[in-house]
Amino acid sequence: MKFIDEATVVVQAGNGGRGCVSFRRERFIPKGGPDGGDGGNGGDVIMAATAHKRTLYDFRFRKHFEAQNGAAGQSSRKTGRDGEDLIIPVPVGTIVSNAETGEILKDLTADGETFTIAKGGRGGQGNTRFKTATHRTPRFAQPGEPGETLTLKLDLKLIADVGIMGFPNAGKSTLISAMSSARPKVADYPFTTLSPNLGVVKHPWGEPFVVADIPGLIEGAHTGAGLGIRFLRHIERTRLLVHLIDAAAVDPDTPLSRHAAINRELARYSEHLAAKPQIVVLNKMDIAGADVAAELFQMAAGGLPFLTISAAAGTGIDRLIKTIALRLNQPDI
Ligand SMILES: Nc1nc2c(ncn2[C@@H]2O[C@H](COP(=O)(O)OP(=O)(O)OP(=O)(O)O)[C@@H](O)[C@H]2O)c(=O)[nH]1
Ligand SMILES: [Mg+2]
Repeated sequence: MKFIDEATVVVQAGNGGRGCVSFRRERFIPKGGPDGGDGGNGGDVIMAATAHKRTLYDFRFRKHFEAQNGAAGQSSRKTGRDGEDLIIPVPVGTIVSNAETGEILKDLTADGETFTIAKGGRGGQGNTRFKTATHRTPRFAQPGEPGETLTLKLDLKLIADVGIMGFPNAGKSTLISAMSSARPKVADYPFTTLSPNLGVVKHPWGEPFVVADIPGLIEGAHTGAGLGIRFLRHIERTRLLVHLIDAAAVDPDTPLSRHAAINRELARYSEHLAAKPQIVVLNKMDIAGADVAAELFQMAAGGLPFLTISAAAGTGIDRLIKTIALRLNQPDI
């Protein structure tokens, strides 16, 4: 299924049912009073965040959502049936805004969270309600109120604690596989990952945390190179970034160049993202020569802390998870 993170939809709440105009007709009661019932209320349109959905894919095919109208009132003071609410399931992390004004109406961040986005119209009052001492035979009733109609923009921004980012082929997907039960595709060519993956990391140092693996970044990503910066929005809400570097690709002459290039792309996309705390990790330490590359990196880095791992062999993963867990426990992030 394609990863879709934007959609525009129209939602229409149900109209209220008409109030009824009716008079009692019974034998031996020649002038029965008014007995028209009220119309039922229109159904609401409700958005519900669910962990079962990962993308806004469904909205490519269905863009119009209508809740049920309320039924008209009836004689004998019978109130019309209320229209049924319409519940629209969306993935956790969906930001709902008014497509016309751009105003953010709701950010659905938790599984099971719901929000009434369009209110159904109230049912009209039947003529029974308009009877007064001086006006005993009201021949009118209220129409139902119309339900709200809105054009909505849906924007998905995944919710994860930690984002893994780096060049294509750095081993990001291998790492998320090593840390969690997520099993994204891993392959020896750039741009294997075409959409973000989420994984839950359970560990003995505290609460589980959620990691996101996004498609690789390259130099010039901010101008649209590679897959561009399109997916960076999915690590905007993380608290911590893992900056993954392929040790085998470290240039001995300029060991920090690739690390700096990624940070430049981040900063061009958003200062906010560039300011997030990073844990720098050198991967593929099992490859011959990686230890030399790590030493050069260390000398050039001048005190910048980093960890070394082999995501493929599983070495250093526990230490990385522990470092992340302890960092997430700190109050400053
Ligand atoms: N030797 C070795 N190879 C690794 C290690 N981690 C990943 N690889 C290999 O590196 C290649 C790329 O790994 P991926 O996990 O797909 O890399 P990625 O960063 O997700 O790549 P994109 O999705 O294209 O951005 C694969 O062939 C992996 O098997 C490692 O620790 N050691
Ligand atoms: Mg990948």
